[in-house]
Amino acid sequence: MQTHNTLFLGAITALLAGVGCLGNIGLDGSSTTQSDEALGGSGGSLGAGGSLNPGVGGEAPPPGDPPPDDPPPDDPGGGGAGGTEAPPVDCSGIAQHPAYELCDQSATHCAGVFTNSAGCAAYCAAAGLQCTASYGGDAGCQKETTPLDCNANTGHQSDWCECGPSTAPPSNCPTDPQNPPATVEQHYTQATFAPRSSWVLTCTNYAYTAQYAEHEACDSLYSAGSGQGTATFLLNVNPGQYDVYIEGRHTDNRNPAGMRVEVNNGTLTQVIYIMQKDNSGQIKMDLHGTYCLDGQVEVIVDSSVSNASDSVSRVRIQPS
Ligand SMILES: [Ca+2]
Repeated sequence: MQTHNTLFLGAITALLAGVGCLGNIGLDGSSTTQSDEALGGSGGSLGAGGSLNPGVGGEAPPPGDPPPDDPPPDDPGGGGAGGTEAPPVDCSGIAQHPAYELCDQSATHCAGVFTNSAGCAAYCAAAGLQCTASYGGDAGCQKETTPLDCNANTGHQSDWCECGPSTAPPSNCPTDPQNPPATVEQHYTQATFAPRSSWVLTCTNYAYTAQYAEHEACDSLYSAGSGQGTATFLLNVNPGQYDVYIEGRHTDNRNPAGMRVEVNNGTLTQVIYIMQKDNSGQIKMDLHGTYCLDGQVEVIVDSSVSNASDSVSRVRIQPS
């Protein structure tokens, strides 16, 4: 399967991943450790990172069109001479995650080790990919020989994961012709927050966990403290195959370990850590995963696992 073309595209992907890493390091140097929300949309309290994101607060739009939240759908990658129709995979989301090691990559796959118990589905989702194989593994890019189930919750701190584009048949999920799959969404104002006092809900147009008193003025039900709490969304879907997205605001002050998000539907439980720590200041839709769903879907943004700040503005479940 390996061709010169594949290797060439892999090199391009590696180059892109390297560029992403460099950018991250440079900008981390100016991050603040005090503010949960350095760039609050309406609070007016600019943290040390404020000058990195002119225009995000809505005062002065950047020149030209703002960058899209999502990567462009078509990336020519190999300069147009590629022999494959699919664009090369981009492993940079894995490479940039502090708890994920990227150990091997090509135009069609990313592979490596997670070190935070996240599981391979979460590891691969960081690059917008799905787990294609899993083995025991350990930090330092150590791959063991024991095959594991991609979707099993092994509870291991580290496993080896191999990831690729979704090659699943369009859907082998049961559907109901009378009630076909359809998109459902829930806004954060419809979620249940526990404890309410850990969450800031009325200071801007999304919810976030916080620790410091600076948010009390604009949310009287928030009180400075642990920064630990959960937000639970309950949605109902017709049977089918769906992509589950969590929307939140990415800033440099977000949880460096990623936001823990659990999706429950019947016997299905999937836990993913979504990385919101970047200096974009943008509201972004992050893919949790692609699942067969039917009926009530519970989505839990679990910010109770650390006092770091996570954010959520919306949950969207759309047919895939
Ligand atoms: Ca938290």
